[in-house]
Amino acid sequence: MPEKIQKNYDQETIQVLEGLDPVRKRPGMYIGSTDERGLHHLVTEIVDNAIDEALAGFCDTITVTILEDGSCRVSDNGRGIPTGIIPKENKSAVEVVLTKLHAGGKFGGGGYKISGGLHGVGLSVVNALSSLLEVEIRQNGNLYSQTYHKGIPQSELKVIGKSETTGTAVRFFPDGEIFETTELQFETVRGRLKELAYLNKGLTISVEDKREGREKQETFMFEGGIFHFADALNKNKEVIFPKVLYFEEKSGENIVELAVQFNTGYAEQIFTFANNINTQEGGAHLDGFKAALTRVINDYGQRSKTLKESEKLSGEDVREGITAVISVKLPEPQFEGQTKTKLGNSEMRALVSKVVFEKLNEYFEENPKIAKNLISKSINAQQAREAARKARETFRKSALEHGFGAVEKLSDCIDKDPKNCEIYLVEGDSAGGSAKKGRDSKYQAILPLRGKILNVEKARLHKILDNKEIQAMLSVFGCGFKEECDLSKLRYDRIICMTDADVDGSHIRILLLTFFFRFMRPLVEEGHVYIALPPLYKVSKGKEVTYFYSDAELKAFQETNTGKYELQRYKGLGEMNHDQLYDTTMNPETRTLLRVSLQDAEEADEIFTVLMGEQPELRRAFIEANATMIGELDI
Ligand code: TTJ
Repeated sequence: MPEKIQKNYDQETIQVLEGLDPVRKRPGMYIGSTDERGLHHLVTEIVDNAIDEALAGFCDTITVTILEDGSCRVSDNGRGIPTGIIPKENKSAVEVVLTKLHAGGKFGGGGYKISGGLHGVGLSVVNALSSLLEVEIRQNGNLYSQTYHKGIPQSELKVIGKSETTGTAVRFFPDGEIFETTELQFETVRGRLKELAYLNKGLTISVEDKREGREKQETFMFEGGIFHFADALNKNKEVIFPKVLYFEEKSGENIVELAVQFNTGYAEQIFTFANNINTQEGGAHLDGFKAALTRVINDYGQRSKTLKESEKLSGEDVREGITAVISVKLPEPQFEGQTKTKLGNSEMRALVSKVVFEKLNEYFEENPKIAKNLISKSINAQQAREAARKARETFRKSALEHGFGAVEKLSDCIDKDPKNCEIYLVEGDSAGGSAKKGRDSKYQAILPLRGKILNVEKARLHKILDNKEIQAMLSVFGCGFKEECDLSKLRYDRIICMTDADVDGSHIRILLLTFFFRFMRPLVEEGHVYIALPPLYKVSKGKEVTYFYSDAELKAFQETNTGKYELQRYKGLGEMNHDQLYDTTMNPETRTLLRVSLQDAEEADEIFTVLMGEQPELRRAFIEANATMIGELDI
């Protein structure tokens, strides 16, 4: 029992300090960054440990609580981290995993360890980066407890009570000396936990926010696991199969789970996971899936004579409108690629491929009508692809012949040197009119955009190229698109999205970002895309006018203010006259611009296409919450 061991804690302390010092010196090396992303990695790391216990079959409930004081507590009903003494170390096993770098997993009896990428950094890293961490273990009829400060144990592991049950609970305070912010976002934590509940069928995961004024509680449990994931992704979509296809296969220690559905849309959404880690770069499991899908559909097409002998469908053709979730679990995953999110285990290719081939063949044989429907959908996709190629060709030719002069709505600037020029994309004709009047025509060009921008995620290429707003932007920017995007031809150094400061404005902005991200990614990568920040309020005190750009700014003003004033809330850009619009949102001396960085675009895109596309209420909530989060501040 640990309490019997006599230890000199001063000595211990020194050792531990040495051990975890590099983590506090270079936190980024261990958790990627010390921003909000890095902060949330701490939660993920702790939760992953509880998930490992669930995967081993010893735990069925995990609870995550953000407490009133901003700390985070994660608990499970597993066996509890071992409390026995490790003779060599003369310390409890818990203390070893919490203080030794890379000591994690040492005590795991097999199972599916999470490793690679930014996960699996080890508990000691979380401990080192927490100003306070408390661990409680219920085991052997006892309740054990130990506390750490910045990774340094404040005492040995002690029995502090009795317990009939077993489990582990860890509570930690992210260290304000390390992190830019220590405020956990409920939505971020919730999102990851919901995903984990989908990926581990039958596992109950609860999440609760106890912070004052934002109390929330949710519990996730999906009996059918990723079946429900794929189903949710197709919510509000017209689907091809009456029900999501779900297959599971075990082979030795490997588990493959697949959930597949098709909708009548054009996007391809395939999510792949290995040991619960989102393998964004794909890998062996994804390759196996794609190869088998193409083969099984072509084979069936030939056999049933739905396809002519000369007809062959490509992978892209057969995947149009697909929604699939592929989840594999394996004892020793290898993560490769730039972000370590590509599964390297080549045996998974054959295994996934076999499951897809066998099960889909069986399904097609039993449901010939559905199979034929799918094939004719793929033939349509093939034809549309051909049409898009032609549309693109035509567009290129006409752009060469007419140039950007063909865009009537454009009010171009006088200066023609791109590095001096900027273009405002303005929502609506009335705001466009004010912007034209108010601008500095020497270097500011205005392009008013009418109505909703086409969602490029939901339309085929030839449709996209048919859209007037998109044509206008392509012509005016001059840099070409997709593979041919060439920034040396860009006519404006700064492309500025100026939309209303409301939900619709944010929506239009995300649609624009999605378009840039999909069609002109270098534009985003090189930081040419900006978001204009119009004011939300105007306060007039006699002749003196002040603008406020957020509720917080207004509140701060109201708290110091005493005299009489008139308050106007702007609902849209159109409410400002041209002088006001210039002063508040376009004059480089006084305006605030947000520069969009790739990470943001990626995030916006991912959330937009993946989670938001099919769930309008979530989309709305996200846009409202993130309206200003989509860029980094840049004046
Ligand atoms: C390892 O193998 C022997 C029995 O205990 C296993 C173990 O480590 N189980 C374990 C760890 N269950 N739960 C955890 C855990 C739970 C939480 C909430 C947080 C952490 C860091 C670990």
